[in-house]
Amino acid sequence: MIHDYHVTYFLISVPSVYCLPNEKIGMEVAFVGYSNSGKSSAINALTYQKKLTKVSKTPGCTQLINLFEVSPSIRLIDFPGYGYAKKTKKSKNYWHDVICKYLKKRENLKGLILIMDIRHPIKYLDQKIIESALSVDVPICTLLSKSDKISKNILQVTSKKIIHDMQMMFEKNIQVEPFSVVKKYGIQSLKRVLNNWLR
Ligand SMILES: Nc1nc2c(ncn2[C@@H]2O[C@H](COP(=O)(O)OP(=O)(O)O)[C@@H](O)[C@H]2O)c(=O)[nH]1
Ligand SMILES: [Mg+2]
Repeated sequence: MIHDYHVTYFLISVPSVYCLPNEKIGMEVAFVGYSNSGKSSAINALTYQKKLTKVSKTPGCTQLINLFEVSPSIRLIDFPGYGYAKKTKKSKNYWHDVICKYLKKRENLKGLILIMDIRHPIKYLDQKIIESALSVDVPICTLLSKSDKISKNILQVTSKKIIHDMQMMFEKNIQVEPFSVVKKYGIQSLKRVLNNWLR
């Protein structure tokens, strides 16, 4: 089904997964990744809105789960990034653990968009998230963010290597899309993935 992502609006911010809307209603896609990997930027690019979600130079700022609605039954969930704990009392793994539990039991979760900085791909907590998603058959697409930071020929080689490394690690083909909000790479692919999950 083709959705109109630019009409996406902010729904609510909640401090924990226990405050999420009823999982019997509607469909969800979650955006996850390390702090500062580019999750909020990806949602803004997808929805053509510069300020839908706050983009931050300081990692670890977002400590709430932000919910957006593409339409009344279609939600995008922007989870706080994992792997960074300086500014809060929570551990570095706190949001990672929350996301793993969430994805294992959330009935209406249709897929996971995992955002990894192309220069630092498949770090430890990313691996653990992928393993959790695979264990319960939640579809995953990984966006290699900040692809504008490396040259075009290196980009091709790097993407191929990441695809290959993930095949070796997980013995599965996981979709990988080079992504850049600066050069607008991967936005159409992201829409295609979401349209495919959200039907
Ligand atoms: N050059 C470049 N910078 C990006 C890109 N995506 C995000 N950033 C920057 O990375 C930082 C963190 O982005 P943000 O979306 O807040 O990350 P989040 O913590 O994962 O939500 C900000 O300074 C963004 O401007 C990208 O595709 N290219
Ligand atoms: Mg963010």
